[in-house]
Amino acid sequence: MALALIALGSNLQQPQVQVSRAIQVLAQTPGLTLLKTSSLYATAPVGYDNQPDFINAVIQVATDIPAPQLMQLLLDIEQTFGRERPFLNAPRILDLDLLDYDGMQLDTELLRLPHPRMHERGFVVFPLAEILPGFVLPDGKSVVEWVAGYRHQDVRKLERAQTAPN
Ligand code: PH2
Ligand code: MG
Ligand code: MG
Repeated sequence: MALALIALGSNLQQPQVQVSRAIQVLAQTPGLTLLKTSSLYATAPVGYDNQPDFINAVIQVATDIPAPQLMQLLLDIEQTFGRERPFLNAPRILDLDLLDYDGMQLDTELLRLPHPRMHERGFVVFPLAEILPGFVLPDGKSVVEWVAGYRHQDVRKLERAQTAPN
């Protein structure tokens, strides 16, 4: 069994509902066992600014699916949610990124592990710190150290009452 970290993001068509449903779909997928689920976070867009705020979350799963097949499975789930890719960093119904897979290092066209930009992104680092505060990022710093440097970023944790699907 491997331990994998998956980041979820949405900023179209009721993003809270999309992310909550995606977590349910992943929890019900054969070969995946959901171990930890962060709160949902409302986050300002990073990279391409002229788009709605996002809902982001991070989960940890145990899996016997190899990393490339797991990435393909995530892309397939994005498709079933209606994901379109008109341009880089475009608004999306659902984005599922594989952040880490048992610490594996991989550099292929489909997948780079660990995710090369994860520690630069408050929308990943905050939810990750909530579920795995001791996790060490690709640059060798713990996720909690990064959170301390990201207090200025616009990342708001939603209360559980706000995060129920529908
Ligand atoms: N994803 C991106 C680029 N920018 N910004 C926020 N707040 N949340 C995201 O999930 C996100 C982003 C590329 O996938
Ligand atoms: Mg992404
Ligand atoms: Mg992606």
